[in-house]
Amino acid sequence: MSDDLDELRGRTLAAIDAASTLAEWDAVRVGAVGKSGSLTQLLKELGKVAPEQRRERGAAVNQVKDAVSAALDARRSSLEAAALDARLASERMDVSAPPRPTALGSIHPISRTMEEMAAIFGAMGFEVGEGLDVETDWFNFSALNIPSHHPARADHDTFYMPGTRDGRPLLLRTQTSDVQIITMTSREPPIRIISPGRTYRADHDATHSPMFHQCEGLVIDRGITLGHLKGCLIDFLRAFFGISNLPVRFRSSYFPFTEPSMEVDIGWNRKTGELGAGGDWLEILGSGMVHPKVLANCGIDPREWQGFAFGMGVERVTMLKHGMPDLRPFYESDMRWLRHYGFNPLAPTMLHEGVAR
Ligand code: 2NL
Repeated sequence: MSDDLDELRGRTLAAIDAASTLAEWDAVRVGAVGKSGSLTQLLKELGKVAPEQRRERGAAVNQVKDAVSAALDARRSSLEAAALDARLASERMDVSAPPRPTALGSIHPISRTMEEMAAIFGAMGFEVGEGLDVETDWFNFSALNIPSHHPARADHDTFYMPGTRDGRPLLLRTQTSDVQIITMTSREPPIRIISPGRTYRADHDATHSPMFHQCEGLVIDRGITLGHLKGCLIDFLRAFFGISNLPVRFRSSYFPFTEPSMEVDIGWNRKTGELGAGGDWLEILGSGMVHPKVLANCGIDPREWQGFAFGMGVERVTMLKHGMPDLRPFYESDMRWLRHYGFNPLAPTMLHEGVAR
């Protein structure tokens, strides 16, 4: 190989090696094998070479061109790989980094109350159950010993739905008792369950919403008495309202699904709205010993198993706990109201500390 060709080869390969960016690489490429690059030029000039040397010279120039092309390809691959690595490194995101507190977004008071109920009853050994918003009238009424003529069944209270299931009319559940009925019919006692969830009644004014929330509870075991009911509900109310000596009163009442039945009142001051003192009483819960007919309807022998049940309105206890004067903002998604009454999802609460021990 002639000296000039040898020199060009060494210089071009060194320049390819030295190219540290794709732009520099391209400049070297154009200078060597571009339209007027040094190697292209040599190939064009082959015609001027003496015929007896042309063949040898052509082979030598092409050999250098092949070596340069191979080096260019290799260098481009490594520069592209390095560029991708740099981009991946610069766009890297630590998905395990702790979240930053944000001014937007809060836990809705209804959700927080239901979480607190799950935490308090959970610490007492209850589990949380879920049913269906659309139920048959058996799960909502018949199994609960609510006869066909009962006013709770009247059309103006219940939203009936088109169609049937298991040959029975469909409706939007008016209480969350379907959860306990499903549990009792599908599982052996003992049972300890609460059922926070959505309920529906055809009623809409300043103090009623057609969609609202309830939490019911059910305990089934051997030898369950009114004493268990009272102890459980007093403990719950004191933990929920955060008042360790909250006065609690049990007052005789009537429900078709419990016998005896009791409404539960807590002490408050009617004038100031303050809970826990003041000598006035405020109704907060309905409760009772599960009616033997309800147990039998669900395939549970009432001579062997006894139980108590209760139910409360989630909106009502939330309003009382936080001094909210109006029901309607719960469903309006007004950011000002949500900022005021919503809960910081990252702030520590009784939910993290453990309750009712
Ligand atoms: C109230 C009263 C109550 C129940 C709900 C119940 C459920 C089954 C069996 C027996 Cl499966 N009882 N639930 C019992 C007593 C009262 O709710 O004022 N709710 C807002």
